[in-house]
Parts: sequence; structure tokens; C-alpha cells
Amino acid sequence: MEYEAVRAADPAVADALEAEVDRQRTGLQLIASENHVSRAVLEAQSSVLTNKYAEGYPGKRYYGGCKYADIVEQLAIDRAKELWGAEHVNVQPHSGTQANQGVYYAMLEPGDRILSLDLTHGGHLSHGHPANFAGQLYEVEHYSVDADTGRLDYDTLATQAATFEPDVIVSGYSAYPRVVDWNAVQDIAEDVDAYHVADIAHITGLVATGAHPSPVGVADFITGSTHKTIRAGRGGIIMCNEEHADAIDRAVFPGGQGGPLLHNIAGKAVGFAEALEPAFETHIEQVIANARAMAAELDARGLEVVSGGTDTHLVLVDLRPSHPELTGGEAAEALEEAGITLNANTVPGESRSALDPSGIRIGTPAITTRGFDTATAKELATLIVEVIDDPLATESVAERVQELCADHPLYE
Ligand code: DSN
Repeated sequence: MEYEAVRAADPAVADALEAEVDRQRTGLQLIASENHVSRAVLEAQSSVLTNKYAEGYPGKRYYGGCKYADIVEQLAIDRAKELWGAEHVNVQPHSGTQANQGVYYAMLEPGDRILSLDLTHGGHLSHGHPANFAGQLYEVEHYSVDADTGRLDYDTLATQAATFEPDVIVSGYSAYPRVVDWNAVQDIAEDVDAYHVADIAHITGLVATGAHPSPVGVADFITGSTHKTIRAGRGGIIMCNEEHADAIDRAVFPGGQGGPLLHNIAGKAVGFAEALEPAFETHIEQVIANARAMAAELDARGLEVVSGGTDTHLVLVDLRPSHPELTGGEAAEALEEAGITLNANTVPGESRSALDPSGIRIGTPAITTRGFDTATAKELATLIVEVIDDPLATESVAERVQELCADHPLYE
């Protein structure tokens, strides 16, 4: 992959772009929110649609010249409807956070109440962390996962909701490896007369193929990003019933955003078409099988896998029982040296801090896109344990990582 025009105009940026291609090719990406999009998605995202302003929606734009923008955005909408079965879809949010912002802006007044999972238990900044606009504009209370099981406790959530009386309950998470019972959360939300926002950013691909139950038709609003397990162009998405369609569209534009990023929407359209192919279902099955294989191997080699395993694309490891002196950051840094990139993550019952957490989060979407099967995923888990157990193993693990990368080429 070469950036000839960029190199001629701007060698410094070309150097960085080519080095990033090399980093992705010669390292294993285990950040659970990342993936490797196809060349078709890359091409669509770098298209001339970056030049086009198209405030409004297909057929209702404020500027001329939107004929092709309309085609692209409508294709993205139609394909998203087919993938997830939603009545109404807005593909303009620039990110998952902007999708959540759109829903809050549409349905809440400042000072209204949000009940959401604590960030350190697997929630997300945009679910009301004090450092995020949502934590500052709204009154937020957090629920937790059970510290012993690592799983959601819907009875405790119901009790907390009855006391707090939220206007919105947010479900859907960034570091929760288990199936979410959308119906249980919806029942709780209805009992307290709250809206239910299901943020499926991490599991868009799993929901699209039916590998995880869908909140569409259950929750009032479904939000997400489009570049994680669904492997389309980068950005956000909101889904809802027709009843809330106008409010959501107005909240996204003109409420919270200006012109849509149509080049990214083109990437969404292309990626959604790819996800509608039967091969994508097989891919997602493999993503989950690989995560399960890694969880089982990590467990067998003495690491504490939060909740005892996974139903999804991610595995959360609490390093404290097996490696009490090792922080998640130190583990991530050592693994990066070996060519394995993942992130330090808080764990339920966190005793350190969000900046210096005790766990690591491992995701299998990107390695599965590269073609990893369960045997290779299992071997990768052993390599991770080797580095965590003994920093001196880094060099030999790095050599094996290079072999694995060469055997699973990327962007050839
Ligand atoms: N940054 C994403 C994640 O890693 O989960 C969420 O936005």
C-alpha cells in the first residue's frame, strides 16, 4: 500500500501512513474495538465525497449537487435497515459518542437523569462519565456488574432504577464479555417510565448476524459505531422506530452536527454490503470461537478471565490473582514489544484506577479478519501468557508473532 500523491506533497505524512500500514501488517491487533476494513471500504472512505457538503438528509438537502451524496447515504440507510431490521436509521453520527449525544439531545433536557454502567465495569465515557458532556449536562448514576461473577445483575439494576427514577437507562457496553438481556433492561426501563438506549457499538456485527440477541424492536433507541465488529467505514449510527425518527434526525442535524462526513458514509455503505454477504456470518462465528478459544487457554494457563469466559468478541482478564504486582499497563507495554497490541482495562472491583488499571482487554475481530482460526488464536493466548509470565520471553514471542503475521497477510 503506497501513498504516492501524499509522498510527493507531504513526505512526513506519507512516512507516517506507510509506517502505520507496516505496524498493522507486522503486529497483531487485539484492541477489541478495532478491525481491518476491506480495501473497498478504504477506497470509499478516501473518495471525493470528502469534498461535498450535504446538510440535511437524502432528498432534503440545503445545498445543490447532492445527487450522488443522496445515492450513497440512502444505500447506507437501506443496507443498515436490512442488517439490523430497524424501522428508522440515521447514518450521520460522526462516531458512537455522537450517536449517544444525538439520542440524549433528542429525548432529554439538561438535568434529566441517566442510569448507566460504570466505566470501570465496562461502560463508556459517553454514558455519563464526569469528564464527558453527558456527565456534565445530565444527572448520572451508575450501576455495576456483580464483583464476584463479573455479570450484570438485573435485580439490583431494577432496585436501583426504582430509587433513582432515571429518564434514560443505557445498556450495551465496551468491556462486557457476556450476552446482554435487552428484554430485562427494557422491562426495568418501562417500570420506571424511562427510555432504554442500547449502545451496541462493540457488538454491531454480532447483532447483525444473530450471534448475539438484537435489541432492535426491544429498546427505544439503538446506538453504535460502524467500524468495530461490523467492519464498515468509521463513524456512528442511530436506530429507532418511526415514532422517534424526526426527533433523532433533527437532533443529529442541525442539533449536534453540521455537514455529514459523506466519505465515511460511503465506507459505511460498502462495509454494510459486505456484512450482508453470507461469508460475514461465518466470519462472526469465527470471531466468537476465537475469543472463546483464547479465554479457555488463558484460564487453563492460570489467568483470571472475568466472568469465566466470553459469549462475544472480547475477553477481559483480571491480572490481580495471578500477577498481583503487574498492572494492565505494564502487561500491555510488554506485549506491544512483542508485536501484540491490546489495551489495559479496568476490571470489576478495580483496586487501582482507570488510568492504571489491573486488567487487559483482548478482542478477536482484527485477527479473525486476518484469517486466524481457533488453533492459532489458542497459540496466541499462550504467547500472551509467556510474555506476562516472563519479560525475557518477549524476544522469542516477537519472532513467532512475525511468523504469524506473515502467514496471515494484510492488505497485500
Ligand atoms: N474506544 C472504544 C473502545 O475501545 O471500546 C469505545 O469507543
